[in-house]
Amino acid sequence: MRYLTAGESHGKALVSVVEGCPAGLSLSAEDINAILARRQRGYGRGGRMQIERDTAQIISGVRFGETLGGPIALLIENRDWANWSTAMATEGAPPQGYEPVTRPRPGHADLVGALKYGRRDLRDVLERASARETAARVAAGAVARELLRQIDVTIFSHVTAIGGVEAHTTDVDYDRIALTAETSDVRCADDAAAEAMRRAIDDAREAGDTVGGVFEVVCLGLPPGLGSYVQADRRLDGRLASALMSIQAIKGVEIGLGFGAAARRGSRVHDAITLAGERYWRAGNNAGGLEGGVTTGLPLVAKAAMKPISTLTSPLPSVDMQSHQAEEAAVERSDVCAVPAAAIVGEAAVAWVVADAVLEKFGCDSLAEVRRNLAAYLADVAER
Ligand code: EPS
Repeated sequence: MRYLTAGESHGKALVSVVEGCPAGLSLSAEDINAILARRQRGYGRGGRMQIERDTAQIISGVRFGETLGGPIALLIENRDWANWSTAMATEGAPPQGYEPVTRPRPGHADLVGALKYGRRDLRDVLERASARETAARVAAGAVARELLRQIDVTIFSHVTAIGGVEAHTTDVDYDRIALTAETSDVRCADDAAAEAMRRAIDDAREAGDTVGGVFEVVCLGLPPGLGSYVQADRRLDGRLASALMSIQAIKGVEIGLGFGAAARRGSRVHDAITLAGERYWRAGNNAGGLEGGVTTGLPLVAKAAMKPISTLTSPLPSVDMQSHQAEEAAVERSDVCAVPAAAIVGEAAVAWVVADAVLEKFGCDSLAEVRRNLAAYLADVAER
């Protein structure tokens, strides 16, 4: 499977084209919209989320609620377009009195984008670099997620840190974490930490600053054997890291123990192999559900670290690209913290990579084919 997105933050709409989705999957706009709504939530979001009601229209690839095997085009209209239709027009010239953006924000793509693409108005860069694009990624990911759901694979996420405040959930089971995180406005399953996270967000807002954090994505119900060790680009850990790292503002990815494994001895890292009834199981899951870039059948656990958003209402020093004078960076409407939303984007990234690996192993033309091959494979695994 592959997908492309198009669209500017304040343009008319965002578009996703999903290709390679098997036929026979039940898919409705409602399924996608429920996930899009989760991305819009979160304590610390800015004014834009009050304007938008992200909903996807299915333009192609689906008939009577079932996928056909052809490209699925999804369209999400930007409500804010109504306020930007002249400043973001695809034809004509900038409207009277239009002020270009000329003071790049450290941390955003503003400066590098202007240099790379030879633009004088930083709006030409920031509109596409904006994390608004993640709505289109989440829409594409929702298709992958539906595919997984229909073979009993589920995905959830929760926030484990915001602004240096860490959640403690090691003794809590996954069902409880998923449930509590879903009703928390910071997507955190530790109530005491959630309260401190809200305070950290409030403090940052008051100081004209922003905060980042860490989220974890967990995928349950996977068979062993997805991905491969035989070639670098087929390793599922590398593919997951790439998908998560390419989300706006993500600066680090861990699988399982991740960096924590580096300081421990091997005997305290590797998960002893046991038998659970007739099947192979593990004494722990430090590996995060992957060995040799291949799923073990245990929960797939990936974490991602998000840097603080780069638009600061107390701006950092910058240089005006028109006057070449030292100036403060420009201020765009933005969020103080978008870690809870990023977790939903992380779910979409993981769903995509995992669904792609499922299709690689079990066939990709129809859901019935996937189910048939999966069942035969699981029967074979049970014999070993
Ligand atoms: C976002 C929409 C954007 C920002 C945010 C994410 O809307 P606007 O720029 O109109 O306020 O809220 O984008 C950024 C933080 C960024 O740096 O680009 C969204 O839909 O998630």
